[in-house]
Amino acid sequence: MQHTPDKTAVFNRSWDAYKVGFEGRFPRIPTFPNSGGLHTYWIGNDKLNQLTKSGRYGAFKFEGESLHTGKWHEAVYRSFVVENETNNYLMHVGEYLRGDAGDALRYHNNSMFTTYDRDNDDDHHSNLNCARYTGVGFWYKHCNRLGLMRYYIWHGIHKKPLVIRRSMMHLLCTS
Ligand SMILES: [Ca+2]
Repeated sequence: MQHTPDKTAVFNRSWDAYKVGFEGRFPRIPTFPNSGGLHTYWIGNDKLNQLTKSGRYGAFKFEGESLHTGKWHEAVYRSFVVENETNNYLMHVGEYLRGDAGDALRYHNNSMFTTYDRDNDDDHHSNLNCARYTGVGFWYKHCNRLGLMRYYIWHGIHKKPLVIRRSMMHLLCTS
């Protein structure tokens, strides 16, 4: 028997899956020939809460590879804090320090986490669940700004959005 995962399957996970974390591989997406086989990993929101509240990690870095140029772009922030599950993993990002990807995370600052089975986004008037809309769990304010994984779009680079083939997020030690 063969199972061909839906193109959104890798990050289209439940609240409980994002809570504990997961690993997977991207299926190949016909319109994006280089998309297959990429390793994917989510550390888990509970662990993110524990790590970010410890104060050991003073900075946060996002890196995204442009689908069109293959070039990596980055954005570095002074701080990144994820609250606990009771607060729906409310996320706070600090000052934008440097990078060439732009300050796209600012838009989602102070947002709670949303998955297809938990709608905590701020997009009330359209009554959308942003994770259902995009196929990716994330801290969303509104659904028209997509998440930061896979070929989703990191807004904020010059006038043109950066379409991402793959991305990484890091907590940086300051001590
Ligand atoms: Ca909503």
